[in-house]
Amino acid sequence: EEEKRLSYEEKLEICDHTVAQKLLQIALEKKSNLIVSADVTTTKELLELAEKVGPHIVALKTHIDILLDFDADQTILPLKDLAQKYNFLIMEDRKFADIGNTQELQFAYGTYKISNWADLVTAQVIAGYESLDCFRNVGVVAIIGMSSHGNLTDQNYRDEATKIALSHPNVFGGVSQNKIPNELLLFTPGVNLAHTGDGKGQQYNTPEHAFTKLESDFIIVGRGIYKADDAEQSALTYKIAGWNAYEASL
Ligand code: 5BU
Repeated sequence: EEEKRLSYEEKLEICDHTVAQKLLQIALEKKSNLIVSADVTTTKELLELAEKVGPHIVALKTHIDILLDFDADQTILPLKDLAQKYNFLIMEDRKFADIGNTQELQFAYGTYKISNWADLVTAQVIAGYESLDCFRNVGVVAIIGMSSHGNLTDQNYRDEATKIALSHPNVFGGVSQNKIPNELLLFTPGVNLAHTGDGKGQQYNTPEHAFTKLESDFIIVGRGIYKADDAEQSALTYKIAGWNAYEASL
């Protein structure tokens, strides 16, 4: 059954998770559906990128464990300040994929103490519904389908993952390369205007594809922005392309 494509205003009415509400409000305020994936390996690069793209994004996505020099005071405090200054959320793309007890430890302990600073995290749903209970103080974006060539997230997997995502109160969205139900916000990585792949299995589509074909809510762009000569200009280009594609899809 075909569902109607909903606007951000309409999604605000049906997605009541606090983090979903914040993302949708920022999207409307900034006229942006762009999430920059900050896959850089030093704190300096991370903060410089956040400073440049901050005004244009709804969230900055981190892989905090790739930093060579992570330090709670030097990395997280200034990042949090930038998030406040430019009004964006911090999304840690941890892709938790273990039993609940282990995830609880990975979330709150260890070097990164993700629960202290992330507004939203990504998690696999492969370990089942209860594995997601530990993410009480953040929003969870469930991995429903992946962008890489040869991934195992076939239709059956995605259907089952979607059922868990829809039923769990901590989950407000999903990452996928296919449509998901309107009650969940859809995040789509694998977006690049210049390339169709990276020679390492990544597969790229355009913002138009994400918003028109997938009815996505947010695009996630990494190398297209942080590898560009001018990251700020590139963020602006993707922001405008994403917003125009969103409006055209309504
Ligand atoms: P890129 O440089 O735009 O290819 O980076 C894409 C980012 O999105 C990168 O951080 C990945 O870990 C992340 N990603 C993805 O590319 N594809 C997926 O299916 C998922 C996450 Br889930």
